[in-house]
Amino acid sequence: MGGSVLARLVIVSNRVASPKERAAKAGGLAVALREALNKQGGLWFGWSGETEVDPPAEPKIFKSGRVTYALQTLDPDDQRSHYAGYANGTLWPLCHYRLGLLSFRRSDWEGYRRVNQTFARSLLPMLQPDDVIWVHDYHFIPLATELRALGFTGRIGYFHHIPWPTPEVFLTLPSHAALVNDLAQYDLVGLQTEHDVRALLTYISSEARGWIGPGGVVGLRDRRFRVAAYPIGIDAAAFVADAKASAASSETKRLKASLAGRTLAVGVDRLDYSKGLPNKFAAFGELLKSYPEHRSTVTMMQVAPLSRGEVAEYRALRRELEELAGSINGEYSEFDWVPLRYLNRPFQRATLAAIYRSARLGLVTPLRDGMNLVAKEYVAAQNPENPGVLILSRFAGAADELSGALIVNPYDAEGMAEQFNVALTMPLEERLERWRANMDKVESNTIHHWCETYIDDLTHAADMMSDVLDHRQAAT
Ligand code: ADQ
Repeated sequence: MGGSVLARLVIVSNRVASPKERAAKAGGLAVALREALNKQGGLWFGWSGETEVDPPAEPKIFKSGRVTYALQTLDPDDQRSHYAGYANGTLWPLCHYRLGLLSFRRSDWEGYRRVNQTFARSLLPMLQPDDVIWVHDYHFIPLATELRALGFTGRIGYFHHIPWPTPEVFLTLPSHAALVNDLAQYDLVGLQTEHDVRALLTYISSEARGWIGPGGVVGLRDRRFRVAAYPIGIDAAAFVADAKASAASSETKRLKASLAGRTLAVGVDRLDYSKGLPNKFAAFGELLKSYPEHRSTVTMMQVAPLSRGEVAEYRALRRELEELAGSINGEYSEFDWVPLRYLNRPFQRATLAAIYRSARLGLVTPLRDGMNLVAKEYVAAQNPENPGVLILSRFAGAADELSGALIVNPYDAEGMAEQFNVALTMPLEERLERWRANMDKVESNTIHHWCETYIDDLTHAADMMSDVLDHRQAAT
């Protein structure tokens, strides 16, 4: 097959960022993928966002620059089983270690596979044998199986944006064996951290009876593929520029005026139960209770845009947070100070950068998170001469890299409050030292570096594997 770096790139993801979406609004990942597609020329394939009974078998196609967009419409029942059912009702809680929230229905599993089959049939006619296909996230684990069944033998890679659970947790999934067989149909399986890689490889060697070679090369029955960690990054330079520009913006002025000299602690998370929002609210309440000197001097702002409102657990979480925010504010507010500002709306990147830079504390305390890009964005947005302190959950993938953060356990409200207090009283010298350590990581491992490394490894996956296989053969 050969490994021309300029092979055409095909990206598959559930939501496709429209070419009209401006960089300020699209996430860093969408922008970086679009850049990679523009560089190599390519195809971005995914769901159109629409459902229709008896949908057309072919995707809607349009072009923008060197990129072709292909969007497939789905049958409404299939889409429900796929998205709200198996992807977000089964795999999301499973991969975030929330077995109490996991629902498994065979009809969802079948719908999930059917949608992957539909996507494969719709994509196949557009593929060329030399294409490099990069599939994103847990909505599409069986896509390679379906493409191989239709005869595609070229390079296919998969990146899993969320954590990979340890074998004990993964085994609770009735379809565990089938999913790992699906992964084996890829050439390169990318995960966020070494911890995730170990979890998957342990399952493969202990439960699936595969073998593990050097460099994460795996043999599972007749398949050979690689599993490796690719910690995702952000567009650090863009955040630095936005944050710098924000220093004089009218939004920053309004924010500062509203704080009236008080210290700001900020959290920015999708409204999702993996993000540990009730725990964070409880820890802030604990701070106000146990460290009364901070009352009236610190304001917490939690930005939490609504997400997946069609799933019952998310509606319940929203109610819980409204109650918690109400009770903290009811208990501690003064006539001129509201301790917790809670906003359910999205912001443009420049506004987020302004909020991050104005905040002395960045509160990133998920119960589990593949990486958590907010942690990196908060670091990038800081004023290098007077940086804030990142409070980071040990269960976020980002904790592996950001050694300058104050690492907390989100299940321990009192422990978190203690660390909030440490951050609020931390001298400038220590803040500078910690920030520098974090910023070095954020600047060296950017989203561009991540994209290039993954695409390069996928493009050359066959060569990397044949080295290991030769070595293995020579050894036996
Ligand atoms: P998410 O769970 O969405 O991503 P995260 O990594 O924090 O989590 O990314 C969220 C992104 O949304 C950030 O870029 C952030 O700026 C943006 N965002 C959040 N709130 C916003 C708001 N109010 N307005 C505008 N933008 C907002 C999944 C995985 C993560 C993994 C990423 C990338 O769950 O673990 O890090 O994919 O792989």
